[in-house]
Amino acid sequence: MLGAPEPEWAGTEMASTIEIDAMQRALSLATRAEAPTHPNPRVGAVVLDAAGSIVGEGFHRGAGTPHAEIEALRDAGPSASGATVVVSLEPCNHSGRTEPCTASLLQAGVSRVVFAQTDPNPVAAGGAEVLRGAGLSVEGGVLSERARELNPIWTLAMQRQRPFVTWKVAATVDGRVAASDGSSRWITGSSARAEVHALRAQVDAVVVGTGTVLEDDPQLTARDAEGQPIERQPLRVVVGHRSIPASAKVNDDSAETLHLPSHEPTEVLEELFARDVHHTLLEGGPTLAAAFVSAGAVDRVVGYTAPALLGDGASLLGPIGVASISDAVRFAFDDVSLVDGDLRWSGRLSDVPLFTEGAR
Ligand code: AOF
Ligand code: ZN
Repeated sequence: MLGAPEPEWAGTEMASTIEIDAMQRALSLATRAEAPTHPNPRVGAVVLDAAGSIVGEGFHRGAGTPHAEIEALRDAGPSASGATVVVSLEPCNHSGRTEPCTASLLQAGVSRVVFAQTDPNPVAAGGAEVLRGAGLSVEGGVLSERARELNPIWTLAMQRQRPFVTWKVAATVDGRVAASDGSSRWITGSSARAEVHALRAQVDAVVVGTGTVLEDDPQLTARDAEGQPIERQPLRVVVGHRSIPASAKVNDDSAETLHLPSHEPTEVLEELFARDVHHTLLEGGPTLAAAFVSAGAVDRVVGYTAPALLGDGASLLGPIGVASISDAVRFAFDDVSLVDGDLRWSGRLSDVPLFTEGAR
């Protein structure tokens, strides 16, 4: 077995049935974080005494507040000494918005730590090794798949160190996004448009090119069924070198706007990630979409196809360097449905897992 990769669950001692049950509890506590924890993950923790009874529980309530382990240790009080902490994410090993959980676990005299997901955040990772090094019994990978499903967007963003990108397209059956006179309002029906507002409400940023702003003058806010802006607005991002008039609707005060004088998707995503953007909705025109697709920077595509034909006019995607059918960018549809009269479909362009709408 020399040289064999260490399995993710390798530790000092396999998790017991009681610990697995406690992990189920930790996972359900994590979902209690009703308020969005963004940009932090949803995490839950449980403290078990030597007899296997729960003596403390906690979950993370949002950036800047104590991590789940700390909440659970506080809840357990002196009972934490000699106890086992069961947590849905590997304890962090960094001083960020809060102190490292490794230090608090050691200070509390915990003797064993069981965690689910290995921390994909390079800044905070390494906690398991530190705890092992300090003599604790540590077991990882327990129900890790379920823990990842709690924070799929966060996990992907941390692994890639860039935001997850959902590309939204709305076009006719012949793939046109505008008629030959440039008119593009409205291709799809109002229900499809309402869904796009719901999509905007789920993401951290909406990205378009200067061309879209100059031609369509969109406001790019997330609005409810009554057309009123919702409370948490995504950052509006305009990319490209052309200047935008101060009177453009993206410059109104309904949400924050960032103009990035770049066409380079990698650069744009880097800039957004640095601003804690973990999920971006790409709503740009054919040129910007082509740049993102060519760069392999689209993870998921959500399409609305209207039962209409134009025969001419801009198509939804500009050239992506494909000359032959054998070079087509192919992907798998993962969903299709009717939204009033329009067709809604989605597919994954990168190797990402399936997850439910609204996942963080
Ligand atoms: C959480 N909650 O319960 C745990 C986290 O922003 P900071 O400084 O609080 O650190 C966030 C990182 O800490 C996060 O990306 C993750 O890697 C680690 N663990 N974070 O927000 C928690 N246990
Ligand atoms: Zn922590």
